[in-house]
Amino acid sequence: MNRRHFVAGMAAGVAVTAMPSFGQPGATTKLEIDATKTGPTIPRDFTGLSYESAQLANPEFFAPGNKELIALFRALSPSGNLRLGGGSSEYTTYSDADPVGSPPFEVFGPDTSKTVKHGTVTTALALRNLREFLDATGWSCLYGLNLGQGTKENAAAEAAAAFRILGPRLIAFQIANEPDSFRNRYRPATWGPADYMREWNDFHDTIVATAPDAKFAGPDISNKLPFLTVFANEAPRHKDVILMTAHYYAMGPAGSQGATLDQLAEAVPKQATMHEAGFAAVAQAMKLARLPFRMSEGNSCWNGGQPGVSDTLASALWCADTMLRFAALGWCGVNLHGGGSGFYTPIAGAPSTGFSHRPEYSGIQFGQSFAGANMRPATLTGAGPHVTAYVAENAGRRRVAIINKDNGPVSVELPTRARAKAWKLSGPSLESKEGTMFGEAGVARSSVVSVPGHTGMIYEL
Ligand code: BDP
Repeated sequence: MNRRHFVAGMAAGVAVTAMPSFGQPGATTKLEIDATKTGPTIPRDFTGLSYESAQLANPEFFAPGNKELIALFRALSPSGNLRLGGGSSEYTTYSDADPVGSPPFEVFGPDTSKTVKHGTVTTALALRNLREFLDATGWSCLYGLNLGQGTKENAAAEAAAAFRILGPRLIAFQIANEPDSFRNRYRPATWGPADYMREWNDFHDTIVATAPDAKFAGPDISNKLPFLTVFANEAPRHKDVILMTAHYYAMGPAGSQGATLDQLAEAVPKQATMHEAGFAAVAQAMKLARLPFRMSEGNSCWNGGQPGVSDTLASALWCADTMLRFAALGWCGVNLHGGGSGFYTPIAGAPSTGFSHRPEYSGIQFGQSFAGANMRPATLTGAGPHVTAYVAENAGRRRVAIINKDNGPVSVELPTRARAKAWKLSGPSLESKEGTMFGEAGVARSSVVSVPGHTGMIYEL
């Protein structure tokens, strides 16, 4: 049986379809590139991280003095995007006055966002420090405002200050985090997309009255697509809406039976918050609104991450593959959610104890190495569903990424010989929490390459 798997840049979009686990014994796995077509170009700010808004309650976190974190951001991307939002953004208020006393906590991550519900205050000092942090990293910012439990007046005061202080570092405001999850939480059970749009417009108009040049992104939904469609329909009425966004979690909730290492190896795990129909709805929304689309928050497993899965080499391979899969769909960026010391955070730690990077950090580096490149439609024949390939060109250099999430090695015939210089994403074992690396690796010059199990490779042709 010689099944064909569509890979990066195909009009069909998604890299692989659900298939039995292994390639056919004896079958040659072959990569073919369609030189007559080009795919999407991966923007320079494709790579992003996402943090809880509550983190701003400690103005010394996103601050020029947090040198270790600045270095970790810079080592990920010279021009990434920091999104602030998450569940805690519906508990924040803004004050122009500088804070008095010490902050309520040093760090705040997704591991605490569901349990620690005390309201926090974002101050102008936090915004000034954030600006210096962004300047030092070279990153831009997507800034979340509180629709769930805040007032439009407070959102407008915050937006005016953030607009003034963050200056060119600010890309856009997002009004609400996961408004499609407001029902039975901050709003009655009957609250729907039209109600959301009405409230969004009300906040938008109030914000624009104080920050007339502000730009907006949205709807930053969890998974209910009618909220994306209503936003895509509304967006063309506003010149200041520049981006559409939604979240993507591969699995969840943490602790449930489906949140496993095996599932994370699937192209789109059963529990994923978006499947084929969702990807199609995103493409439709992009067309309708004529706007780019970004995964503004997401990670391997919601509810803070699955121990032994979200913090292992498996999460790095998942992340590398997901970044390139979404780039091939024409999405303009991804923001991996994290902060604190939760299981899925790419960077863990605190200023007082120091920071470390988790395996997923190396997965992001793998994806980031394609930033600025133009994807090329290519087809991988004869491989199992846990092997994906993506092709992209940058400044005349053609590169092939092969991500092998299977246990055993896979031999792939390339259209031309690979150069001796390659890059490798690997670790001691799939479950390893330490030792995952992304870096240069010498390979033999050959048109048949062998990618070991649980490894991602980038070849230059
Ligand atoms: C999302 C929230 C984020 C959480 C995350 C999680 O926006 O704040 O941290 O879920 O459950 O829905 O990990």
